[in-house]
Amino acid sequence: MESILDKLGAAVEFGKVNRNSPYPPQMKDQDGADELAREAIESGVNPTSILSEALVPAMDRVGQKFSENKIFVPQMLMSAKAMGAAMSHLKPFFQSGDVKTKGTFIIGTVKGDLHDIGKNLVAMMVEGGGWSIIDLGVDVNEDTFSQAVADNPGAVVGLSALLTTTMANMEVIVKKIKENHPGTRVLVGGAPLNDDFRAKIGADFYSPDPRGAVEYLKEIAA
Ligand code: B1M
Repeated sequence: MESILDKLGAAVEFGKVNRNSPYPPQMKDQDGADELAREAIESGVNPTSILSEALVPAMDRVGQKFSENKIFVPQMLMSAKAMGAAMSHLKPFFQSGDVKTKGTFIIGTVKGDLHDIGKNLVAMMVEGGGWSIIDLGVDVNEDTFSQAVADNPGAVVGLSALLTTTMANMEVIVKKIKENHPGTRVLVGGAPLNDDFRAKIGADFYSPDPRGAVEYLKEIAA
């Protein structure tokens, strides 16, 4: 029998946001990511498993199909919407935890890049780790990041990039922050990055996932 996580993964993969959503037509009158994520939580499935066993693999399948020209941007967008609907049920679990006393974490997706799902997950989990979050959103340029650090002295900055083409903008942002606010720690992440790139652009830490970001921040707050 299809498990709740299988059904949730399929809802995200095919972009079924909720039961009332008319898209995709072949899933008419079926529960969507909204109802299925709520049901999974209510039936006691661990939020981390929901994320790692259903939602993230579903987005990977979406990316794979996009690479193979089997789906196009509108379908990817519907999957992102379905993912967002599911994540809204997980948010309270990741955000609860310590009081927000460890410091301020400024996060954004770099200039030219509109992908925000990974960035939002990192923000949620870091908040759950006891940090105050300033989320600058997507397509954020070097001046906005630099101004946010000026307004929040001592804050740690997190930069996310999902496109190989926007990785270059990440470098510009790191340089500007380091020039204007020496000593500011900058953490970078996103699917096309690696630690060599981190070193090349002069950022302080690379994490492939939100957990690594939380651990790094825990270390520097200690
Ligand atoms: Co886009 N897209 N997209 N897309 N999209 C990718 C990234 C792509 C790999 C798909 C593919 O070709 N297989 C490809 C990039 C190729 C490349 O650069 N090498 C791509 C492309 C090409 C594009 C467009 C150019 C398509 C077009 O218009 N022709 C366009 C660009 C728009 C722009 O940004 N200017 C575009 C648009 C879109 C949508 C808007 C439709 C939508 C985004 C909606 C949204 O974010 N609100 C979208 C989506 C959904 C994807 C895929 C399918 C899924 C991304 C995602 O959310 N993954 C993606 C393929 C894929 O990733 N498999 C793809 C789930 C998320 C949890 O993972 O974001 O990787 P991720 O985050 C991870 C880690 O990377 C890490 O933690 C997260 C959790 O593990 N992480 C950090 C991320 N940030 C971090 C920061 C940290 C630490 C860790 O510290 C600060």
